[in-house]
Amino acid sequence: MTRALIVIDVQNDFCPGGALAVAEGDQIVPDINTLMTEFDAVILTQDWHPAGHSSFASSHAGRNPMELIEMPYGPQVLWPDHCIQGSTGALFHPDLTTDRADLIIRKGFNPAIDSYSAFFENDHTTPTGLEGYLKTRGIRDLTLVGLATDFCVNFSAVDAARLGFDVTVRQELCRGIDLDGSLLAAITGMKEAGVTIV
Ligand code: VGL
Ligand code: ZN
Repeated sequence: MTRALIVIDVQNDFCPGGALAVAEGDQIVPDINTLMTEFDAVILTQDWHPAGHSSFASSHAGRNPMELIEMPYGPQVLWPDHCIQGSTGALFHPDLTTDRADLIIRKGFNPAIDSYSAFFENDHTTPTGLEGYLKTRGIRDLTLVGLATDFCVNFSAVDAARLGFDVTVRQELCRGIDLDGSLLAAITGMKEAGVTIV
């Protein structure tokens, strides 16, 4: 059986000092590098927004980061500008092993729709292509690690489980943002979707 490790958004902007820093986001890097050696396939995701992306508070007059707004596709948290295409903040953490990756999938490049999940944009219908990539390679078993537990890891894990993959999230190799209880809600939601949390 082919097992894949999916490393979600271990990028400078999600690490201490970055534009949307997740506490201790950098601390998971060494153990993720070690874990890569145990998998047949390694896939990295990279949050990759054009300047002026609709998920940025700066794109909405009078709005502040971390506020919730209603978008045509549903509720959307407004973020500080982050992971802008080609910026240093969008680069992977310098210590993350990237040579081992079979595939790097970029997401959030559509100016009008955010994309937390590695599988679908936040409209929950526009695919990124990752499902087809995994299924055509015969990969059914996924382990997810990375940033942030309650947003991109959560959405990716739930979508993967709904698509029929066998999904494990290694919680000690993730770190969360935890906005208004979002971390606990994410753990509960992932378990309900059939994700194994270890
Ligand atoms: C993420 C917020 C905005 C994440 C990405 O990687 O969890 N969160 N963009
Ligand atoms: Zn983003």
